Amino acid sequence: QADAPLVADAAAPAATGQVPAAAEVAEIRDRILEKLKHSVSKSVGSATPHDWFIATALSVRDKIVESWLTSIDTAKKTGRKRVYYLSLEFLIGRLLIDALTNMELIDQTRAALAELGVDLEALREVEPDAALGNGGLGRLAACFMESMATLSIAAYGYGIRYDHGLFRQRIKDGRQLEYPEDWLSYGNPWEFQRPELVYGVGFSGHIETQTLPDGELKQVWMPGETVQALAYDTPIAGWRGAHINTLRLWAARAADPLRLDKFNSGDHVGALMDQVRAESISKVLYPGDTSPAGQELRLRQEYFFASASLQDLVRRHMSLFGDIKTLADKAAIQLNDTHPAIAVAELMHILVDRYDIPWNKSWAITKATFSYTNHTLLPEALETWPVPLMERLLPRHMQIIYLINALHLEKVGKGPDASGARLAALSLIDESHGRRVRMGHLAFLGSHKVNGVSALHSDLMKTTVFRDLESVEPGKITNKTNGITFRRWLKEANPSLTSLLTEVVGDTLLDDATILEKVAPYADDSAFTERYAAIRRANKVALSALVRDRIGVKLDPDALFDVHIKRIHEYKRQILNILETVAIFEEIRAQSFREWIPRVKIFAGKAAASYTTAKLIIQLANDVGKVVNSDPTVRGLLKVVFLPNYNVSLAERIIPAADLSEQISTAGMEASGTGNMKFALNGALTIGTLDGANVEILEKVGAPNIFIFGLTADQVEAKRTQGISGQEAIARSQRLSEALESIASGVFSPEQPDRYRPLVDALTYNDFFLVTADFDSYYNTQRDVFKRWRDKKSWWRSAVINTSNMGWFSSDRTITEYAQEIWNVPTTPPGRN
Ligand code: B1H
Repeated sequence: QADAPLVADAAAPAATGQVPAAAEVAEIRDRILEKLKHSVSKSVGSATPHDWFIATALSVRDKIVESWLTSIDTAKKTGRKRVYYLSLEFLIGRLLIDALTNMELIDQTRAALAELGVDLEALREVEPDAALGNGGLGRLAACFMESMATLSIAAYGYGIRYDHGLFRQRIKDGRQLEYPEDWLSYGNPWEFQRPELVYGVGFSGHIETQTLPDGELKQVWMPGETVQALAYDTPIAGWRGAHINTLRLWAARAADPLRLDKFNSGDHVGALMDQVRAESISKVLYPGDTSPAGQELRLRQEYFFASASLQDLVRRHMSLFGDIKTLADKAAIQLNDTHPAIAVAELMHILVDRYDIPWNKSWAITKATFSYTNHTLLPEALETWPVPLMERLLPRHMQIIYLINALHLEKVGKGPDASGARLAALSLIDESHGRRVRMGHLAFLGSHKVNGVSALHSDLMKTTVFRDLESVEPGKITNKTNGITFRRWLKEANPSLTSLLTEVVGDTLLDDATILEKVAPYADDSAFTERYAAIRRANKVALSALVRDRIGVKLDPDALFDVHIKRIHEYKRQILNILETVAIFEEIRAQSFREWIPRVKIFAGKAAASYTTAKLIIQLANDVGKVVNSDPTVRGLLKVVFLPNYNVSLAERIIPAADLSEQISTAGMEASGTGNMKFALNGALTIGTLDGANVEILEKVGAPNIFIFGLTADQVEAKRTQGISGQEAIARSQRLSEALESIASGVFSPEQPDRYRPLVDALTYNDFFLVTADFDSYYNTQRDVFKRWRDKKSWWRSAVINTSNMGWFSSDRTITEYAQEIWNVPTTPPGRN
């Protein structure tokens, strides 16, 4: 293998295939021109880049639609079981390059546009990100949609069509400012409105008890308010375009667009009140990442989309199969976290109240249909709803939940160990701080399988939040380690590396990622590693240009790019990274004569608007950058940049240019992480704790090829029971105490010296995330990184070994496991349809 032919020129353009045939290019060019004229209504001379983007998108969309209709037809004809992925978040990013890649039209389209004097890369940049998600959970849903299509699973994604996705972040004077995001303002060429698909979703009102002819009592919910759900469909193309699925997003509308009586009587604003109230449901994405603030609007969003989605899938099932009792044979509904968990009660409502199916039978169907993925064990993110709110907004569902709970507690109450404490822990109602409905418990009970998202996380589920429920239904919790789609995170983000890899493993790399193993022997082939390194360098040059454009800081592409990009959260410990930065800064200043390794610290990420500490951490990163980057003694040996408005598109630019990937959460707190997989695939080495999927990355790449440090999850737990003061660790480490002291005394905030006092005080007295406990270990491991970086041969060897062992982290593998072990649906690997 190691002597396979390799193209010699490392600087060759990012070719992704063969030279496209002239006739096909001409045909694509003509179709784009046709769209520009008839759909965008612009001439070639007056078209803006955005016009070209729309015309190009519409032309590839036509191709997608042809396969889409076939996919829908085939699923109908074969009576296949369908998968329904219910998620309040789909963090899609841009679709143009994705659609062209998966339809295998990218080279032809690039050439066609070039003939028209248009640069495809420029069009790529004008498309707004569809940012209908906060972070990893939403991005996972998007990767899963792509993999389900790739594997020809007949699947629907259901979610909300938010008018405004995740806020746009600006940094002003080092501080985060939030601005509304407006992805729909220029129209969305990918979606189809379905005016014929409208469902009424009820809220509030009261329940009437009716007596049936046989004397049975029946509960009838009379909602006090009805909101309409309108469907918008986006086709999701799988790899090689063999199968296309639907992402169906719901928009909220008032049943009455206008109260004409009020309008005519002169109350123009009042006439629109109902509309404003109804439409607020799909106005904005809930901006919290892991700290839900228990608001009524959020519950309305959850029920709105759960109800519309269930009505839609039940309608489809009835029109295809005509018997509601076969639902579980023909539909698998996956709950993406607890956000759609109210669907459990909604399906019971539909089965019992609409179809008059007896309770026990209904419950059996419900359990067989649903499964639930848990994404976090953080207590503040485990959703609970106040009982009074549920009673007011969803009175019938509250009744159903009480009944589910009564039967459940009756069953477990018969067990020998049925203490009051155990029943309290098992109950759907948490009585400890006001009465609240535990949505995690509801999702758990209403599902036949429950899964965590990494091996460690799934194990912790069994010993922590779901310990008692697991003991009632042992074996229900399974693991499905997350994955990422290689089409986007390898081919689209890093086309040059993809070309190099396919030279070695062949062009079925994106059909079967495990063949990446064949790259391993090349880790010792210097001709190969030199090209691999040259590709990284080119990506770093490109990122440096972006950084210069966006924030005016000049980077040295030969420096070590040390990257920490993700939501800003205390458990993700950006502050640990900043402390090491400050410590090294002080050392360079004190011993500038030493041979330092030039390094760039790159940060990016958003903080929830209400999360004060996270916002202060952003400000600290920016303040440290300002001081470090302008210090003459440092001479550019250290640069610190914070790139504003982190999103999917920016990740696609940063990850292929990273040398070091920071995955340094407090062990036991990051459920999986998926950024960690994207970096390792693109050949960055990881510095990380034994947390989430890092544990499995270590297993795959081997200890010499990853930098692991810090307390383990067990040690974290033990340490916390001893107390979480940082004083001892700080006293033990001069470096740490000096770094903290310089931050606390205002070295980085001379205009407000006590700005970071609260952060430093928290670390000193109340260090729940164990930053101080892990500092020395992290610092020393960073020095191991430096040592490695000096030995370039060894560095690139490890990088290639990382890439070659990441095949298992393809979301195709993850989805295949869901299909076989949870959904019971067949999969067809791509390329074989
Ligand atoms: C993850 C969330 C999340 N876990 C609440 N939980 C939200 C919780 O708006 N909210 O209220 C939004 C998101 N997100 C992430 O899921 C985990 O932290 C990652 O470790 C994991 O990789 C990802 C996908 O499983």
